[in-house]
Amino acid sequence: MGILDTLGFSKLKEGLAKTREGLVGTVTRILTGAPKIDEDLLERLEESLIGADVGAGVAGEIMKGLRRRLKDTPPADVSGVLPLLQLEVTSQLAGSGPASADPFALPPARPYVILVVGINGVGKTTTIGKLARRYVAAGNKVLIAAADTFRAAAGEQLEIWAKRAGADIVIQKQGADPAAVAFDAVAAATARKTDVVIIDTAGRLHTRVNLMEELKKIGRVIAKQYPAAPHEVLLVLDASTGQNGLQQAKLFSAASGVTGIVLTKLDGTAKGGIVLAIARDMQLPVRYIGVGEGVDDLQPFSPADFTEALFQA
Ligand SMILES: Nc1nc2c(ncn2[C@@H]2O[C@H](COP(=O)(O)OP(=O)(O)OP(=O)(O)O)[C@@H](O)[C@H]2O)c(=O)[nH]1
Ligand SMILES: [Mg+2]
Repeated sequence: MGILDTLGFSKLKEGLAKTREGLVGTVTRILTGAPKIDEDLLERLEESLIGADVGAGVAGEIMKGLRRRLKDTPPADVSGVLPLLQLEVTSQLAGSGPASADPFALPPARPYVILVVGINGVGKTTTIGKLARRYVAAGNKVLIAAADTFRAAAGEQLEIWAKRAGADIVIQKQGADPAAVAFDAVAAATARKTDVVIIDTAGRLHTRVNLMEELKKIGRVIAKQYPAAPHEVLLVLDASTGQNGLQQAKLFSAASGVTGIVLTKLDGTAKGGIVLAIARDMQLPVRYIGVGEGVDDLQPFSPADFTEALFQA
C-alpha cells in the first residue's frame, strides 16, 4: 500500500520516533491498562489525540470513525482497538500525497511551474534543493528562480543547492523585484524547453502584509505570461510549530492559492500529529515531508506509510 522503499521507511520510522511516543505510546498505555472498551476509555483516547497536536476537531472526527468501526467490526478485546485506530487515521489522510502517482514524476504541463511559499526558516530553500535533485535524477531539466531577493545570503544558498542538484538558476541582485525574477525564469524556461521551474520566495519582508502582497504579485505576473501557472503552490510548514502551522496555512492560502503542503522537520518533533490537522482542517493535501537535513530526506507523503511508521512499535 505504501510507496516508500525499505530505507525510506526506516528513515521515516526513525524521524517519527518522538511523535510515535507522544501519540501512539500514550494510546497504547491507555489501552494496556483498560479492562474493557467503554465510554471512559474512548474519552481518554480522544484526550490523548488532542494532546498530540491532532487538534480537537480532527480528534473528534477520528473518534467518530473509530466508534463506527468498533460497532461494525467489534474486536474481541481492548488490544483490537489500536489496529482500528490506525485504519481510521489512514482514512482521514486520504487525498494527501504527491500530485502524480509516481511520486517524483511531473504532471504533463511544460514548463511545470512550482511556487514555494512559507514563513522564514521553515525549510523552503532546502526543500527546493531536495526537490530539484529528485526531478533532475528523474531526467528532467530543472530551473530554480531565486525570487527571495530580500535576505542577503538567500541567493548564494540557493546557488549551492542548484549546483548540487544539477539545476539551472535565475538570479538577480539583492533587492531586485521578486516578481520580475519569477517572470524572467518562466520566460527562460519556456525558451529553453525546461521541464520544471521552482520559485523560491522570501519568508520575511518588512511586514507580513508586504509579504502577502508580494506573493500575490508574483502569482499575477506569472499568470499574465502563462495563464495556467503556477501549477502548484507549495506551502512549507515546520512541523515542530504544531498548531501554529494552521494559522500560517490560512494566511498563505488567502494570499497565494496554496495547492499543497510540505511539512518539514518531522524528525525530532513530537508534534507530527499536525499532519492530520493540516490535511483535514485545511483540506490541503500533504505532498512531501522532510525527515532530515540531507538531500534524500524529503519523502513523498503516503498516508499508509505514515500511519504504519507511526503505529509500528
Ligand atoms: N531536521 C530538519 N531540518 C530541516 C528540514 N528541512 C529544512 N531543515 C533545516 O532548516 C533550516 C532552515 O532551512 P531553509 O531552507 O534555509 O529555510 P527557508 O524557509 O528557506 O528560510 P528563509 O529563506 O529564511 O525564509 C536549515 O538549517 C535546514 O537544514 C527537515 O526536514 N529536517
Ligand atoms: Mg530560503
